[in-house]
Amino acid sequence: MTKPRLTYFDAPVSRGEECRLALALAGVEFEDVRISRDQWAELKPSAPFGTVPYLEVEGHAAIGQTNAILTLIGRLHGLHPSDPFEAARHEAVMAHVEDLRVAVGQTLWMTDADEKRRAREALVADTFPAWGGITERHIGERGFFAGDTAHVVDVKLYGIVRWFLGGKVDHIPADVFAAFPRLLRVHAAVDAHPRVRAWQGRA
Ligand SMILES: N[C@@H](CCC(=O)N[C@@H](CS)C(=O)NCC(=O)O)C(=O)O
Repeated sequence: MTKPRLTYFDAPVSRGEECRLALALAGVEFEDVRISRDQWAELKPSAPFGTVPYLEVEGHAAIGQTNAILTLIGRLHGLHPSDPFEAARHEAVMAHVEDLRVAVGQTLWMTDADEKRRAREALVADTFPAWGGITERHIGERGFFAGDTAHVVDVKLYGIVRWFLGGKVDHIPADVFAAFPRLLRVHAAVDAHPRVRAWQGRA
């Protein structure tokens, strides 16, 4: 059996890094295929949804859409609830994370600097507080999203917080999530997980 292959751009960010982290958290050895923009132009027509990341597992059709990849990894490796209703609760929060990513993503390619600033200031004033308040209501009182062990939803929440924490995105303050202690707690718990540390510290 060959190792699963995950294809994404050559950067430790966004949806691709979420899938890598989920595989690392699961302890799965995988082929980490990192492509350039030029390689992507060639691969795009054959990607399941014309997007990255996608996951290839021997004997199965390639799987696209990040949350589908994450829930599959979670189901196969004990990082997603077996109860269908609890699983749906986790999946809803994962979709909620994608909503924020898409909202911010719409500003990424704006070429007019003023338009970009205004759009991001509006997100900071309205979208982030509303998003964070809703997220906070769904996170439990201890440890990770749902108690003392990590699930793929934790990786999803970690990824979105990590995107903004260092103030890396212009016009979005580094403390944009400061009012959401449960969300920050989940981020810290994932960040401290030994398998996440090992993945991020690998040579
Ligand atoms: N809904 C998709 C969105 C995937 C997506 O937009 N991926 C970006 C990279 S984060 C991409 O493929 N960009 C290149 C392109 O669209 O050609 C998912 O969740 O996987």
